[in-house]
Amino acid sequence: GQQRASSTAAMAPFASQRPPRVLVTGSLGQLGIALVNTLRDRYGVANVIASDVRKPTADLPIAHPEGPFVYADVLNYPLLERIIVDFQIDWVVHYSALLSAVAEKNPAQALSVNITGFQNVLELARVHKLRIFCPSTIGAFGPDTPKQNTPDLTIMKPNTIYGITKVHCELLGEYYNEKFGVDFRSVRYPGILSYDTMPGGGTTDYAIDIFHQALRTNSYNCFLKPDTYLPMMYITDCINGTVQLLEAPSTSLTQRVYNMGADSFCPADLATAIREQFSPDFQMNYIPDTRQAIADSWPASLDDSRARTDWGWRPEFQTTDMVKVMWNGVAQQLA
Ligand code: AKB
Repeated sequence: GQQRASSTAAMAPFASQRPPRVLVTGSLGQLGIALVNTLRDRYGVANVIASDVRKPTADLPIAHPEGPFVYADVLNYPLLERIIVDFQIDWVVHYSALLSAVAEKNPAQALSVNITGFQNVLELARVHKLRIFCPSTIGAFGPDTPKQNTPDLTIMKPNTIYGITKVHCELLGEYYNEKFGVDFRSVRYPGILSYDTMPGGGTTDYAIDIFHQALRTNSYNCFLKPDTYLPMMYITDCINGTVQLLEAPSTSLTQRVYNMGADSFCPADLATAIREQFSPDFQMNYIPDTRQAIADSWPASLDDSRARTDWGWRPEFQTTDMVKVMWNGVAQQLA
């Protein structure tokens, strides 16, 4: 077994009690790297066990590389259970998943990773009495869902493999919560923007690619049409909101799955902002592909008032802030 880290100033929220021991699956993904960094600052390096099926590399920099990192295939139940017992895990953040565009290309793998992987972790949360956070997504909605200001409780009939797997996670998590008292928590993430870790295979990821291409070639071939509005969020807000929900007292939660929005924009908005603020002759070409149909089935904006009321959700970054921080961040990387 590992030593539990002693409390330090960085662990202010847990100064008077021992911090939780957290396992993060998919920790080398776009969100995992940022979350592990934040949780290690809050709970102590040794209390946050990063895991994945690949090795951290120079391209996948994990903060505090001296901290615990283990191989965890979420399809391997006995291995997961062993990690949970060996490290005396209290909470699991289950980030391992295939995103929308990749899932459409590999449906069998998406069903297995997104559904069986989640079921393994959820069942282990029941057996070992863990708190479990697993993100859902705007992709859990579908073409029949009201598009504007989409509420928490509405029609959920996604027509993508990704969306179907995430609705399954939401329903099963709620069932385990009601039936077995498992402390399951989830938010429906919008598209998340970050400049230092690249996303893998999402439909909202044009909003990241555009900055990398604009700064390299002053042009971008966008795979969505100019007026495709989608809910979007900067990664700092995403991680802060996730930690807020993770730490919220269970009694403050009136539901187990929450919409979490920040702002909405479309490709044309980004092209205009880049031209106005950074590069007047930036060239944008629209070449919609199969991802257009996925985007067309998703909401344009979210009603996240329950998250705001129940656990204090409040995003800091609006579209103009996101454009600025993305441009400057990518520019700095290229400098
Ligand atoms: C994707 O586009 O697949 C993800 C998501 C919105 O869940 N970024």
